[in-house]
Amino acid sequence: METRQKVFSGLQPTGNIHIGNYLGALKNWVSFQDSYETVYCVVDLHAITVPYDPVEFKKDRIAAAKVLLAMGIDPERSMFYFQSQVPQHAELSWILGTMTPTGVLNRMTQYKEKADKVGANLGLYSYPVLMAADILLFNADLVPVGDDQRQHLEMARDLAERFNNRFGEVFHIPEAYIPDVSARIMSLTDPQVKMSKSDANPKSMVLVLDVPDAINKKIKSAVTDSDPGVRYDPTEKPGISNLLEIMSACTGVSIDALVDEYATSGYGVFKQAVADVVIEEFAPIRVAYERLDDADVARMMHKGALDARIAAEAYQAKVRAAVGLDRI
Ligand code: ATP
Ligand code: LTN
Repeated sequence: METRQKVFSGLQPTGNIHIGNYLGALKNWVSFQDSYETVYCVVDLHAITVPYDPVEFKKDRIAAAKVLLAMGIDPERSMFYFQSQVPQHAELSWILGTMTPTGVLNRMTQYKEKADKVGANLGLYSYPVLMAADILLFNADLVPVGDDQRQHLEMARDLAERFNNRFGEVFHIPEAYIPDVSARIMSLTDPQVKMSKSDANPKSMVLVLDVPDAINKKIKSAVTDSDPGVRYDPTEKPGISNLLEIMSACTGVSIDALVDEYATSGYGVFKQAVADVVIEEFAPIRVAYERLDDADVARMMHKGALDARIAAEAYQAKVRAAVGLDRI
């Protein structure tokens, strides 16, 4: 029997799921369901490594699950659950932590950036180890993520190799799947920096659940340059290049073909076309989101966690046996 390759990925339930998350990773999560065995996780343990309000967090967790379901994550075809409800993630993270040199963690750029902003803590420091555990727990082959996760993926591969060298072949070596276009969608208000959920300026990001009027306004007021030609040049024209990437990733039309079409049309016409495409892309997601009931979603996630615990336990038993922690 042919066994399908396995895909794993995670999303932090930190509110504000934006077009960067969507085009960098989540759109691929949905399409991978057709040809891979897929495991998707709302990584709530990762999200609590930065300051948060528990009451808001509970709502954000369900909202994140709802957005993913509305996008087309199908619990009949994917394993889908909250990370905290499958304790094997944390257990494997501890084991992997014992073989992670602190020198490697000290080089993680995302840790340094976040620690500068919100203060360092042990969870934030070991965040990439828990991420490696997520991926290795299910022996994933492919991990769809945006460009900002490249370094974390390298570390997961490195840990898998270290483990296998020391304890025997237990883990697959996972590959990152990072799209060619739209792996790093930039802020609409400052196209030199990555679009990020934590940006205080709401105009910097289009949210998946934004109403059409908000999408229109945000894209039309996106910061561009004063030279009116539409061409792809991320250094000289980062704002326009970002909009070209967004349009290309939404439509599947190549950037070259879009440049041919809009080269001389002027920024007003081009921005309107981008806004129309994004509105069309997100409209069905918003409709599907509104139809989902929180209590039904909570039940679905509970069932997902039960299945995931059984699957994870089968893998984790092999890890325990390999390191000498067999249940006796
Ligand atoms: P953010 O930076 O917006 O706070 P994040 O990377 O911290 O998001 P997640 O919500 O877990 O946290 O990210 C979900 C996915 O979205 C990841 O695969 C990440 O690489 C991807 N992603 C995040 N921002 C962008 C972006 N600006 N462009 C493309 N992909 C992105
Ligand atoms: N660190 C990731 C979220 C994440 C993840 C994972 C992604 C946690 N565990 C496992 C892929 C696979 C981020 O996007 N910020």
